[in-house]
Amino acid sequence: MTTFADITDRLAALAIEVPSWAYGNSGTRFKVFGTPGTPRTVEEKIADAATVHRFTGLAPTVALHIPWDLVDDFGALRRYAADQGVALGTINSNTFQDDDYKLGSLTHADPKVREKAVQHNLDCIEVMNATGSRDLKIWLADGTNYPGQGDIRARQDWLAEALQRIYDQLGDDQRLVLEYKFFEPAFYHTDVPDWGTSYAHVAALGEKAMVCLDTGHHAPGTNIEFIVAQLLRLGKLGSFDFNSRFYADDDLIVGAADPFQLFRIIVEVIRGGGYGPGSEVALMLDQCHNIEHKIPGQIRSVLNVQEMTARALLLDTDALAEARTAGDVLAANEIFMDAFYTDVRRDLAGWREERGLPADPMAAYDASGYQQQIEADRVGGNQAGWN
Ligand code: AOS
Ligand code: ZN
Ligand code: ZN
Repeated sequence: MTTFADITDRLAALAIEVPSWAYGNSGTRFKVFGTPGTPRTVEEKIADAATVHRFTGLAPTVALHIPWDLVDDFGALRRYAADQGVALGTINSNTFQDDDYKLGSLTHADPKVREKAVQHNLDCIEVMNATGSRDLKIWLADGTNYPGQGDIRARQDWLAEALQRIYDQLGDDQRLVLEYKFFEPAFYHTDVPDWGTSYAHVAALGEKAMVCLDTGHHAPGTNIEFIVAQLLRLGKLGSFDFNSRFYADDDLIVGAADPFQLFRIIVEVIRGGGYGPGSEVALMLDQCHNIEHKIPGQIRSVLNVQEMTARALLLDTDALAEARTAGDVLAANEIFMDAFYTDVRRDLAGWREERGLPADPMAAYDASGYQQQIEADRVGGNQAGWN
């Protein structure tokens, strides 16, 4: 029997990277609603991310997106972040918002366009050198809408060549994480549609290349925890983009749509050695807050991950192994469900207080006046970009 007291040290290892774009305005193709208090600058996004960390102790790094977060002096931005109490994390490249990329970027039939897209990623590595970031995350909007439109085989070869060029410029401590997505914005074929394609490319590149798993990027009903188990087994799970979805790539608050799925995923992360010191797996959020307040939306998100991590750590793995060996299907399932149904909220509140954090970070944020302050101070927030 594992109790909450047994897991407190392991819980302290939880760190979740928050995305800069979660603090900006975003929306669907129908409307982007402006939110009072939206950051006007990269610094204000970082200040908001640091606020999430201050109230939760869970979000020590913030991911940047280039060019949405382009500044003249990334060294100065790094120091600004450190002053705020956070570090700069993953650098996300963007080859999906330029007219040249209408028919593809790293997979475009025109070598000049491919070159431009490679160069952008090399520029992102320069940014990483200044920010001290470890990971370059590549997500491609590349694909086609109609059968016959593109040579899907040649595009794989172009992609492999382009990724190799980018990979070759990584520093010793840097990594490339390649994100897959089965559809959207392309609707017939996508050039990196699934974990297998991403795996094939990163395996060919070498040990500094890993797969990024965005939980919203699978067909409905996909067993995501199986993919997690397989990638960890292969040593190629580099990072997560956490979010939740009811229909497509909804980018809703992680754990909101299906807390049980989040629990099952985290169980496999822990089982496969993807959690805690020495692990290669980066936990990140990739979300948009279209109608809710953004900072408490992010606070809720990291708390959801913390809650499911606590429940997953409580899983009685010895008893589970015994039931499995005995072939006791129902006992094994009951042990699994017991951990999932354990209410850890009071224990977590106490755990936070012991560490000088607010017992209820949502309430503490509401009472802090930060929201009112940014709404008064910031006028004319920028749209952070689509994702
Ligand atoms: C797009 O659907 C992907 O989830 C990307 O990870 C991301 O949202 C975008 O590239 C912003 O970085
Ligand atoms: Zn993503
Ligand atoms: Zn996505």
